[in-house]
Amino acid sequence: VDRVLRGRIDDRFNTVHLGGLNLDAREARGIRRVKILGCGTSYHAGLIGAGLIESLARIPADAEPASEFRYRNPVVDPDTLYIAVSQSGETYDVLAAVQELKRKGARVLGVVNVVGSAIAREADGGTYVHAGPEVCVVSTKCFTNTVVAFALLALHLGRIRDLSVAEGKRIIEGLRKLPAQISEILESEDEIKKLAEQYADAKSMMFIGRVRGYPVALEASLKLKEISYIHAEAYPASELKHGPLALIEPALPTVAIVPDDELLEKNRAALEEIKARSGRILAVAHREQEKADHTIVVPKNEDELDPILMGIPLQLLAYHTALALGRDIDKPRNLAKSVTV
Ligand code: F1P
Repeated sequence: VDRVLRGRIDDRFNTVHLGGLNLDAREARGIRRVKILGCGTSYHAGLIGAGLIESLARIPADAEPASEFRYRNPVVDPDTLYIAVSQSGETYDVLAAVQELKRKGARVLGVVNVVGSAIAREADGGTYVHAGPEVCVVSTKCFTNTVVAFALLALHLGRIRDLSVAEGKRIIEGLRKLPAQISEILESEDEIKKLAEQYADAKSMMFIGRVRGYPVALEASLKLKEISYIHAEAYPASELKHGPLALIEPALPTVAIVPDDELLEKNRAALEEIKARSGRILAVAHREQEKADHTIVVPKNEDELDPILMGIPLQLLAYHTALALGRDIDKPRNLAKSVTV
């Protein structure tokens, strides 16, 4: 982290293949757009990464499922930095997207967990996320580490551009707090287990979040689907009123991401809409939410880093829901460790 602050991300992550940003300061200043590609959990981490790059480096950024990108004959822009994200480094849709980009002359970085994997070998640079092996098929700690890697990359790009030293320090201090805060969340596992048991009877669940909270909602709903087989949908909180509110009733619980940030009141208004339709609400928030039936309280960090912490109790919620339903956590049905077709 210190090295990143001093603008030396390349040193820190220089290992087999990849080897850092591989751009000089002039090239890095010339990036007009960042496009992040990944599948499943890696796509969701990419969405959070895009938000971090926009907030901290003020570069327009977005993420797209690699499985869509590779089939739509994308326009490749020389001023766009492309980043492929993959835990296994072997997911074929991501690899095919990287190959398609390279055929069209783009530079592609990899943000990858498995050292020496196909995507790491194919990429022009990037970083390993050093999450260690994902013992279970479902990606969890790699999600967290990938988002942290994006925070570091965003800081680095920000330092090359307009980010002030004070802003950079604020984020670095936030990153330093993460390990203790994550331990604190893991200590509340018993409480989360009890909540999972209470909500495990649901046939379907709604997940909502706004802006930074929306990718957290997407990822939490994917975790629940992957290992508990409960149907789940994720919506941006403001989209509820454009149709899905019709679904809200006591039998469809909503998990709401409600951080203490500039959008708190907006998020609370969404909770009111749900309560007005007698929907059960489980909030993940920085303090008890009056409108929610239950709140999982997580420690507050810098606004930009909140998604890292808010995702973790929801990974535990999915895990304990799956256990309560007697699912095989380590071998979820129809899920391969890396999807290679
Ligand atoms: C992508 C992914 C995972 C998911 C499952 C299937 O893998 O969608 O997010 O949990 O393992 O593949 P990867 O490219 O990140 O290895």
